[in-house]
Amino acid sequence: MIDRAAAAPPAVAPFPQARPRRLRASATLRRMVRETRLTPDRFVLPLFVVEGAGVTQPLDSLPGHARLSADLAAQAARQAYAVGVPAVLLFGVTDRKDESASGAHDPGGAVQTAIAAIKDAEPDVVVVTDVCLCAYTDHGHCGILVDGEVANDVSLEVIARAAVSHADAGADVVAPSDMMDGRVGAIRSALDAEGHEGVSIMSYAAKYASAFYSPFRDAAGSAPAFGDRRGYQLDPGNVREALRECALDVGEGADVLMVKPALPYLDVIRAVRERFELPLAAYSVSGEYAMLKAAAAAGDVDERAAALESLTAIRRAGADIVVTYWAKELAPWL
Ligand code: PB1
Repeated sequence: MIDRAAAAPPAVAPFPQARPRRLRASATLRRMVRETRLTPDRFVLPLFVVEGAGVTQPLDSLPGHARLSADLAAQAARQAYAVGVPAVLLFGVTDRKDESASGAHDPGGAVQTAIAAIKDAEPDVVVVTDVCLCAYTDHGHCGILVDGEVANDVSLEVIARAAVSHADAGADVVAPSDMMDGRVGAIRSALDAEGHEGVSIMSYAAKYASAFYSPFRDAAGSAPAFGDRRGYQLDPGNVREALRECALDVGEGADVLMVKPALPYLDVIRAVRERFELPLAAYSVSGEYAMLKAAAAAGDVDERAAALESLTAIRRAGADIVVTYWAKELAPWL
């Protein structure tokens, strides 16, 4: 009887033939054998845009970031592109809120205006726009309310209209973060009907009802006035549900999938990476950024090392693209 275990060559030679520390002996060797690399061209920089000109409103909840008018957002996008960051993700911030989220598809809105300004300043920057209603509804939910509930199909029409208004303004990619069922298909149909077959959809396919969004909600003024988002965002306990959401979005025409948040969901990133072939983005959200900033400010961690380690983990888990508030700061460090 052949003992196959004995016959097969060992996966790794035993010590002392194998000395794994040999390949850690120098920074050059470690660089040669590093399996996961961070490069600026994997990053997307979130930008908060407001109406007006010359406006910059620093964000206490997101140190180093500010609400910017279109002209200053164009400068920020150009500066990011100059250090290798290829794309920005725009979030509109406005006081003009109503029950129909009419501001979401206003051709003169902050996002639509910023798209044009950025494209004019740096045509090669990829402009991604967040498509959601929470910044534009007077109740802060990501959809339209009917009888006090977030009505799915009614919301789809407004969400698709908002996406078309972004494409009309020159967006390269639209990113629906609303988590309504069927929104990717609704947006794809609306874009194609309006001649925007070339505009891509980066779907927040696996977006969780997370506690890590608070700094963003402060920045965007988009916290729900009542209740929460657990009726449309995913339950943090579920991975199979995330895979079903991804499968639905692939079937509806998504070009890129996203998992969000990132660091608390590395297992989900890995599961999606192993199941689907589409490019995979992960959003390292405001709470992930703010926590590390606060710990660094308290002298508890080395911000640069911890940020690089966190983003490396997100890439190692399988994300091709990382949306991160560190994008502009980190790029020169790489
Ligand atoms: O950085 C972040 O926290 C992102 C927050 C994210 C933006 N897409 C959503 C958070 C929320 O649920 O409020 C916004 C929802 N459209």
